[in-house]
Amino acid sequence: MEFLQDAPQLAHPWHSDRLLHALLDRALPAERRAALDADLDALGDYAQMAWLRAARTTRRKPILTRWDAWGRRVDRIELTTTWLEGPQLATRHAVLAAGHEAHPEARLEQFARVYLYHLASEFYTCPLAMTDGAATALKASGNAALIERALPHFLSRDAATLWLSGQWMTETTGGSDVGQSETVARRDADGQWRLHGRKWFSSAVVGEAALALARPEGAAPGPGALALFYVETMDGERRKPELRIDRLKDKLGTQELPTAEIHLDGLPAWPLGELAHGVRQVAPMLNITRTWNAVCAVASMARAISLARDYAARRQAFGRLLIEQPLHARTLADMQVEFEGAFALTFEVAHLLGRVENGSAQPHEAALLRLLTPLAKLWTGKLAVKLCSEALECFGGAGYIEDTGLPQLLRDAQVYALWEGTTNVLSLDGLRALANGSLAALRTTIDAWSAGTGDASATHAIHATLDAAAAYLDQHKGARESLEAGARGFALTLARCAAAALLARQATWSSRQGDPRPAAALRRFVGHGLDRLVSPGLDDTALLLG
Ligand code: MFK
Repeated sequence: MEFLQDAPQLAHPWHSDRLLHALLDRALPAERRAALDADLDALGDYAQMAWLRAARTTRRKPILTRWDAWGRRVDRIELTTTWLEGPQLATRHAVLAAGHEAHPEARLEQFARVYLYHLASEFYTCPLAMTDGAATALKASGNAALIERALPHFLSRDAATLWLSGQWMTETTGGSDVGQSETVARRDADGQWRLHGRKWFSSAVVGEAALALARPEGAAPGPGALALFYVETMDGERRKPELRIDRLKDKLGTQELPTAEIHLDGLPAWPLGELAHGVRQVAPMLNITRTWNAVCAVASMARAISLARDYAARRQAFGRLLIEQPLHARTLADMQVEFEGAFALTFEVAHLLGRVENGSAQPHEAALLRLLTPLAKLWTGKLAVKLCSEALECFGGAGYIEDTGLPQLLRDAQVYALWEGTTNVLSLDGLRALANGSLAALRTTIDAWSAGTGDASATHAIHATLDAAAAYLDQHKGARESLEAGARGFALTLARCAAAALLARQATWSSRQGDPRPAAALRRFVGHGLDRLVSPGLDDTALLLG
């Protein structure tokens, strides 16, 4: 009889997610936890529907039409069905608004929604992330007029009034080095600022607003002289003529997301604050979008592992199911524990963010958040690529075939390491974040997280690794080149120590509930090693590249 292999089935992303249930049960007051269920149920249902729909339909990309039949410039973008559903889904389930509610759990509850919605949304979460970041940067600016004008739209619970915001920073000259931006802000005789220039990676060009960096005319070169402006893109139903969409990018992944190259030909703009230090003013936005990046990266890991595990229970090879093959089972379990560590760190950042914003965090926790945000972003960005690649391999050749829907997971995951700063840029940001006593804050907090665990060997490994990291820092203090050369290893080491301590905290709680799995995750995660410190090796590096 002809053999046909069963396709993997996607388990309900909320109902089947043991980690998210345990986290929310532990962290949320009972009445908040219960109130969240309806949204998470609905977003999980949507995710399952979207997976099945994607398997039945041909993938589409957005299409840009620049001119109509009569020669009028229109710059119209046709979006995919899922993107057209985005405003309804995001507002009905308060994916943005929930994060700005006035209670300490707001961000945790928001990011639980983001985690479930992300892959189903076809990266509609990207403009949502930037809108969230723009709302946060506007609040931080204290600019009452702009807050009053834009915030009700950015945080709307009604699709009819929702506005999305972009983040226009990257230019052909700039990339990571934003200080080289060439966009100029000129002031009209009537006092209106207008932006002139070219932005090279505009991921939310379909939005109604954006925050953009530009250099006021006549200002000095370099990053400090850049200013941060708010712009609007639409004039009623029509795009403003001073904004031109030149081209949509042809990308490796995130292909449903219309990322554009644009020209600004005198687009009206309003400064958020002082006409300088725009990078400092946009930083609150960066830290928010970096948190989204981490949450979306762990969502990709969860999806990849869920499909690989399901398949392992269906696929027979060498006379038994894959899941019964010891090496395959070991591979899956190794993936699972790395994912559990990344999940723990990422959602701790989300929770901490809510508490810091709400004013209910302890004084040292703001410094801790500043450090953990880049660490979570850079670690999860890399890990998502690794785990998605490993998950594809769990399907053998099928994982390499487009219409299984699996290769897209890997292509999309590659973006997490690039978006919102590369791994190296984020590693250097980790060094920047050490300036305000955050390492001491991390040590204190790690002690608290890991206190109470019965796993003495894990506790010992965490503390020994933190000692090694502190010694490393001391050893290279004052030697900036050395510090930078070792920054990635240093950042990964801190990230793994924090994750291990968080796994210890979860293990202590779960053991009381009779669940031994988090304690096993802790043991194996620590067994994979925490120390990723590398010798800067400046001389050897020069030799090797010579
Ligand atoms: C679905 C997933 C969701 C994700 C959506 C993603 C959408 C994707 C679209 C994009 O990718 S947009 C492009 C993203 N681009 C970047 O993220 C830029 C990457 N480059 C950096 O992050 C550089 O490190 C940076 C531009 C910040 C360096 O600029 P500078 O001016 O050379 O840095 P400098 O002088 O160290 O910092 C200027 C100020 O900002 C300092 O404050 P002070 O003026 O008070 O001294 C810094 O402390 C502050 N700062 C920098 N980064 C900060 C920060 N403050 C807080 N948090 C940070 N992260």
